[in-house]
Amino acid sequence: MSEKRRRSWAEPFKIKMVEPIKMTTRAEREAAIREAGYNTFLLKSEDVYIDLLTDSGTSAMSDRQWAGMMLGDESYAGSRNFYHLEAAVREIYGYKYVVPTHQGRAAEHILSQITIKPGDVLPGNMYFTTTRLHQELAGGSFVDVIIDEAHDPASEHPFKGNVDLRKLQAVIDEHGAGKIPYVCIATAVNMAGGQPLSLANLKAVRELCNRYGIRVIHDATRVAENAYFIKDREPGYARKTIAEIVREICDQTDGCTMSAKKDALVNIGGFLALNDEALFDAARNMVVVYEGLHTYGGMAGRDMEAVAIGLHESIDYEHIKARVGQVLYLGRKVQEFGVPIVVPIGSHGVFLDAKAFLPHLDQDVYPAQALAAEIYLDSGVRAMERGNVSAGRDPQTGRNRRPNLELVRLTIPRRVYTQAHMDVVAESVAEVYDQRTAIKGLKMVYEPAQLRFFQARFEPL
Ligand code: P70
Repeated sequence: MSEKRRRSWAEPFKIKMVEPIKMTTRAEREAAIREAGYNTFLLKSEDVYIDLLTDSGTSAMSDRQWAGMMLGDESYAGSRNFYHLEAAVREIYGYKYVVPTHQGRAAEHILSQITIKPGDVLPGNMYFTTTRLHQELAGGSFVDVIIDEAHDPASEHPFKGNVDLRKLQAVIDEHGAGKIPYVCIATAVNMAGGQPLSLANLKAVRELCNRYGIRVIHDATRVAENAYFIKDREPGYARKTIAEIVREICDQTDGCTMSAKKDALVNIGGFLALNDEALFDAARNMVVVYEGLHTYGGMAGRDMEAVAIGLHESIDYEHIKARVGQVLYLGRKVQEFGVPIVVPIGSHGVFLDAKAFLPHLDQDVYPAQALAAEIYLDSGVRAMERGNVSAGRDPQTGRNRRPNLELVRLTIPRRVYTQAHMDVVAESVAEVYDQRTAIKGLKMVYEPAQLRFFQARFEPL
C-alpha cells in the first residue's frame, strides 16, 4: 500500500469492556435541554449520546491502572501508593516535593493561599477559570501575557500558547518583581484551544524571570500533549522522546499544579509539586486543613496508584500520537464541511468559532452557549461553552468580559470513543451549520456569583 493511503495513526489498544450509551429522540432532547436551562453542564449524562463536555476525569483507564486500584493501601498515613505517586512525579517531571490533592483546583487553591498577598499580580499565558478565581480569592489579579495570535481563532501560529515577552516585561516594569509571586505557565493552553507553547519561548520566560528572581509555576495538566506538538513542530526536537521533552519543560519551572484527570488518565486526582522546601512546608501545612493528610490529600490509596501508573502511560509516544491524532481527525472532518474552527487544531478538542459560525448574534446573547445547545438538540452530542459565559464579569466594572474567543469546545475523552463516533459528531456539527441562520441567542435568567458557566440558566430569545 502506498504511504499516501496509509492512515497516520490507530489506537494502540483494544477494547475489553464496553459501556452502552443511550440514543434519544429529538422530542426527548428538547425537553432535556429546556429542563437544563440551555446549559449543557446541567444535562443528565443519561440524556447524552456522545459526551464531549470535557476530557477531565472521563478517560478510560487501562487494565494496568485497574489492577493498580486493587493494590490500594488505604492506610490513613504513609500509604505505599503515595510513595509510588511521589516517585512517578520525581521521575517523570523531576520536581522534588509532592503534595497530593483531590484535583487540580485544590492544588491551585493551596498554591494561591501560600504565595499571593492582596495587591499582587499574576501574569499568565491566558486565564483558566479556576486558576484565575483562586488567584483573585487570595487577593491577586491575573494579567494576560500570551501572544496576540492566541486571541485570534484564525491565526495559524504553531505555538499560540507562547508568552509575549514584551508584555511580561511591561508587567514587571509596571508593578515590580516584588508584586509578582509567580508567573503561571500552562502547557497546551486550554482556553486558547489546546495550543502549545514552545520550549524556546519557555526558556526565554525562565531567563527573564531569573533576572528578577520571579518563580515560574507550570500548569502541567496537559504537558504530554504539549510535548507531542513540540516533537512534531519545534526545530531540534523530532528525535527526542516525549519523556525527554516533558522533563525539559518541567526543568524550566519551579513547580506545578496538576489536574491528573487529563493527561494522567484517571477519573479523579491531582497534586501540587514544588522544588522549594520552604514553600513545600507551607503547602503541606495547608493540605491537612483543606484536603487530608499530606500522604493522601483528597485521594484514596487506590486513586494515587492509578495516577502513578497513568503518569507513565501519558508519556508513551504511541498513546499520545493516537490521542492527538483522534482530535486532528475530528478537526479536519469538521473543516471539510466548511465549519469555522480554531486553527491549528489543538490537543484535547476541536473548538468551534461561534462568532464566525453565528455572525448575526451579539456576544451578549451568548452565541457559543446557544450553539452548544443547538448541537445537543441535533444529535445528543454534548459540548461546552468557552466564551462570554465562561469569561464571567470584570470585578471592577461588573460588565461581561466579552472575550475575543467565543468558542464551543468538542472535547475528546482519552481512549473512550471510536472514529465512527467522531464521524457522527462532525456530521451533526455540519447539519447545525447548514441551519445556522435560524439559530437565536439566549438570555441569562440565573447567574451564580462564582464560575457562573457551571450552573447558569438561560431562556431562548
Ligand atoms: C476542563 C477541566 C480543568 C483544569 C484545566 C487546567 C488547564 C486546571 C484545571 C482544574 C474541568 C473544568 C474546570 C473548570 C471549568 C470547566 C471545566 N479543566 N488547569 O474541562 O482542574 O478540574 O481537576 O480541578 O484544564 O477543561 P480540576
